[in-house]
Amino acid sequence: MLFGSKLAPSASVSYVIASSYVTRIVEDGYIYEPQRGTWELSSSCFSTHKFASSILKNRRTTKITFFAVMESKDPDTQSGCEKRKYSIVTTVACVPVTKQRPPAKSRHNVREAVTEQKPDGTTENDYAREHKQQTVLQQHVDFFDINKDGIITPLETYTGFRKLRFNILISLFSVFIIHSGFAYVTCRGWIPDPLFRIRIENIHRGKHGSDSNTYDPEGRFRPQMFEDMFTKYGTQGADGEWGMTFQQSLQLVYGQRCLFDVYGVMGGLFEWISTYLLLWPSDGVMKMEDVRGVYDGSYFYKVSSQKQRN
Ligand SMILES: [Ca+2]
Repeated sequence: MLFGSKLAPSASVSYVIASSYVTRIVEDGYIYEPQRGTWELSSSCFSTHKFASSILKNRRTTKITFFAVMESKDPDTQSGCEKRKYSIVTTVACVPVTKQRPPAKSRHNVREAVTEQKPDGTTENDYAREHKQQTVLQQHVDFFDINKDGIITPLETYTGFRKLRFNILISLFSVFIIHSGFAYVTCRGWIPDPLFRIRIENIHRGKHGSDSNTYDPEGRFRPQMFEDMFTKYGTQGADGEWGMTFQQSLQLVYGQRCLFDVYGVMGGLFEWISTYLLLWPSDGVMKMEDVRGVYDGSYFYKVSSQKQRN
């Protein structure tokens, strides 16, 4: 997703575009996206082709930041690019807390874990659409609710970890850590659940400190915070894709720590160690796209289905 800075109000709106690549342009409440993956400049979305061409020619080049001024033509007569109304979804009907505590309408998005590369979230197998009744944090844990009754039992967590190829020891340890930490805060009322079950409807109460702040306190996904993780602590590969080594993820936990927040730091350590073990990248670099899949839970289903096929 790309946002421009408005230079001056006029009939033809001007923007400064700064990005290493352009996947979409947001202007006056509308999104402009390339058709079939390429911008068709011959039919012109924008009048200043020269700058646009410069960006598009180098759109996959790394370590280059482009600054260009673009003047749009009449929005109603533009062709050569797809245009649709830009809408930001911040509430989920069956998650009341998202209505009670609405965010400012910036880049928050409840239903999809969006990045510049995946502006519509996970589209494989219609994942985002299938999970539109959940916040992204709820999607993150949905995989472990094996029977889809909205409650995650310790046995379901163990089964889920085993499906993700973790060994018995790590799976049992994870059940202990996860259910001792999240069962009480997600239960209804004040009386603890003797079975240590986790209720997905209240999973937003399980957000801890010293994290990346990618999830907000209601469970929404904040793209800015997600991408900040990689620009602050990760590295960009020769192919332009951002990634993070295990050491860099530890630097992230250290850098994001809050004062005296031992629980949050320990939680962050557990999450990044388990994420690295899950991804187990051959080159030692956790790719942004795979980490995004962990955040919205789609990666869990991907790994699980690969195992079943094998
Ligand atoms: Ca269940």
